[in-house]
Amino acid sequence: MLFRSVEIQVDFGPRVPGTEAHRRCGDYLAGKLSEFGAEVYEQYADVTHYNGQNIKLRNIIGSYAPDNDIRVLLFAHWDSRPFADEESDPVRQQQAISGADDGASGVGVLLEIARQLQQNPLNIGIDIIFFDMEDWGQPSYTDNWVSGDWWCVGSGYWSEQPHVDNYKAEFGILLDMVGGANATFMKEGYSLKYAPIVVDKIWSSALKLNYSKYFISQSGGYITDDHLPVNKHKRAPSVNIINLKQNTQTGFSSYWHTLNDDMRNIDSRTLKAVGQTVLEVLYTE
Ligand code: AHN
Ligand code: ZN
Repeated sequence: MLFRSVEIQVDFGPRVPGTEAHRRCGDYLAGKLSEFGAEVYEQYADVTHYNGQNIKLRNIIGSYAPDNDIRVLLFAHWDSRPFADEESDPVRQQQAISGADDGASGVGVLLEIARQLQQNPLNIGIDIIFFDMEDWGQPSYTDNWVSGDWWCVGSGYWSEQPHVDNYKAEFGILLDMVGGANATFMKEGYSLKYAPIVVDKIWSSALKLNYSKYFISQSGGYITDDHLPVNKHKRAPSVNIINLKQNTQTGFSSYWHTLNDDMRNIDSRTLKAVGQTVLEVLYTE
């Protein structure tokens, strides 16, 4: 089920903003949130990219109990990277990635959580946000760097202009690259800086469920990701659950930002561990 939820997104093709695959997958995701009983909002905005290209941004939001003042925010990015810049071959570097882990995994887990929320409603409000354009940062082979915030564009936009005025949540959880076999979720730097109590909550829930093989009790590096604007704008103290590696050049898994980020590297056991851990946090809240 979880595996399939990731695969369906990948089957649309790379969800690169501006493409037909992106549009169709966006419609699918908004439709699913609505089918699972969420109130759906969509946020569109025109943004100009570092290369001067104009792109339409689409954030997709599903809310449960929208009138409840006590809220938890769950988020992931749904776009996929337009280039496989961690490939060594310059031709392959120009191709868009499938983003099975980098993008689709987090969204897949959150869709399953949405389905659970419909079946077993909570007495707090939940917002699930699929942010667009997290992954269009300048490629690593760039030689003329354009200054600006090119990563996390969708979450940056929403953090400044949330779908609801003065939006605040008690806490937030970001899922990024949560589908790899033998994933290791180390306690990410900004998460510890902005939301140490939430880190404890998540890692102790994982321990309780016997998932300490995935949720490692060790701190990792600081990762610029969608939780950063959310934290900086004080929308919710937010934690990034992200697969971090100590034995690779990039600090991420070996297939990160390569053409190998496809379904072969997705393990349903990892997806399940993450989904159950997040649900444990929510249902004990
Ligand atoms: C940087 O490497 C600066 N950020 C990684 C955030 C990211 C990219 N997550 C998925 N793709
Ligand atoms: Zn990425």
